[in-house]
Amino acid sequence: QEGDAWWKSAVVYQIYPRSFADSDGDGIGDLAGITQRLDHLADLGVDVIWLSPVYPSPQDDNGYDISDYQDIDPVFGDLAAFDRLVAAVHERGMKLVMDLVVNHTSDEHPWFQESRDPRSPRRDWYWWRPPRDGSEPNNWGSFFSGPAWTHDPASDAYYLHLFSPKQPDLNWEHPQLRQAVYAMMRWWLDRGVDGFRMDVVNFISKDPALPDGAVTGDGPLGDGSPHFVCGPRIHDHLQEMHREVFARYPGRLLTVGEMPGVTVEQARLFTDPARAEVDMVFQFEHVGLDHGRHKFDLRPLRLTDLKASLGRWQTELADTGWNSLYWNNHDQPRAVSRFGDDSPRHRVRSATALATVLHLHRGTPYIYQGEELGMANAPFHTIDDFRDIETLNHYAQSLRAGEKPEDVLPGLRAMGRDNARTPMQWDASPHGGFTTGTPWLPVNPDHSEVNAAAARANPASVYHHYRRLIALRHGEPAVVHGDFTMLLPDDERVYAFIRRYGGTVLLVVANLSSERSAVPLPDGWQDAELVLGNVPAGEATDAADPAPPGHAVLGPWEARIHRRT
Ligand code: ISL
Repeated sequence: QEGDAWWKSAVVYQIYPRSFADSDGDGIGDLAGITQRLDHLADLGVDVIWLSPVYPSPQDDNGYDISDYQDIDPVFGDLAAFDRLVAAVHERGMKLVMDLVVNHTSDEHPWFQESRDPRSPRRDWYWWRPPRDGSEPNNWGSFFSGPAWTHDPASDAYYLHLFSPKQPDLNWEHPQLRQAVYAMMRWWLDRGVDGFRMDVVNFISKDPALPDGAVTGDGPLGDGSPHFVCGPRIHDHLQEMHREVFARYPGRLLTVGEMPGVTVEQARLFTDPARAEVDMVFQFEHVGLDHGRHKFDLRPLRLTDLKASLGRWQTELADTGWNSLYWNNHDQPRAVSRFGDDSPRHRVRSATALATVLHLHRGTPYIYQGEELGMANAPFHTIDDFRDIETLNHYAQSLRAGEKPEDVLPGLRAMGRDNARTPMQWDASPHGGFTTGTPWLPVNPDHSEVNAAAARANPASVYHHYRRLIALRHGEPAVVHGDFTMLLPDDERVYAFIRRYGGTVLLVVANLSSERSAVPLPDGWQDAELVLGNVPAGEATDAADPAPPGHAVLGPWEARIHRRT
């Protein structure tokens, strides 16, 4: 019955509320700002909006540290503003998906505050352990630098936090905690929400023995991930969540589990409809290919590695399960800067080539706010320009370890999460039309050129290319349902593949390099219909430089979708 699930033909747009649109001039985006800008998304043609967290939060990790699951942070508005947003989204025929952050809460959540008392019935809702030899209970490091344990003098015990000390991990072994989470989820769904993007949800099951992890770096910290990534009871928990929550809203929801470290074999299990867990997962393989020892240790990306990775996910989830497709989000650098070429000469074409490739894969594409404008990484000069906890902690730790700022900063500039978090660029006015006040993070100075107003007025813009890709998905079943065959896996410049559905065959060829490239075409494609390209008619590449027989010549970052029926 999942064969024609509605989310297979849907396109999702991620909003990072803090940076989307500020209606009241405090420099921070809010719900009323989103509501005012919904026509931008309706015109683009997206089906679903995913909202990053808007719950009350001390904002230690920009809302991924939640202190109340059933309210709205005053900085974003209130429940009435939220209801107005949901109604306005639904009026336009779109759906709204919330971020569900239930691997951890804020340390300011009442559950954690109660849990600090060893006699509290909520003590075991979190992971408390006595000191081992007077220090941390095990050697795990946290994702935001330093140990994954913090000492609480109130009970002379440590609590586990895979992220910041202000994000204590919930203990999913506890049945009442699980039921409390399910009740909270139903409360939002009954309010009109259409599903959840589930933050690091493959971390919720830990090996209760909490064994030490292998030590790989220079310091004393170990890698605990084998003991919590897709842990022993993860499938039980998700199946229970499906029974207790998702199954009660049949045919209506979209559920996507964010799953760092998930393997494609595990992903098949998570997304097999017969197992009733989640609709799709966010996997991380393709966004780790340019990481060295850690994410800030830069390593050049090879296109052949990218194709091998994404191609394998296409193949392995062909018969069972479903892919989610993304180039970037609020944790990743901007796609055009990382996978494309954000220089003025190639920005538009590389952004549209990347979009063409991604949106023609089999799966549900996710667009991160500003990606549809070809927004680029921001010019961060010194450490004072950054706001993100992960970046700031990594910098401090590296300096403590004796590294020099000039050696650490390049990695932060390229990979830091603030690249994605500079405000949305609506127009060429001061602060890009994001706010009338002072933005919490400066708007990228390129907003004088790169902005929504300019893009909407220009049919050759990145924005209009995204519109055409979304329209193609909605109108051409082969984009949604076609099978996938990778071509030219060893080519370091060209990304090419075929989609086949019924009598329709689509050929996608994209030159993901800044040099013109001749592409050998499979037989019979010489005169095939061009469905969509990213080079305006009149700038045709072949005219200037005729292709050798059986080949197409693609200009720098040129991408084409051909069709045969
Ligand atoms: O960006 C990362 C650090 O290298 C990722 O590991 C990231 O932390 C991971 O993808 C989990 O992300 C999610 O949970 C975090 C939050 O900071 C991220 O914004 C969120 O997307 C903790 O809630």
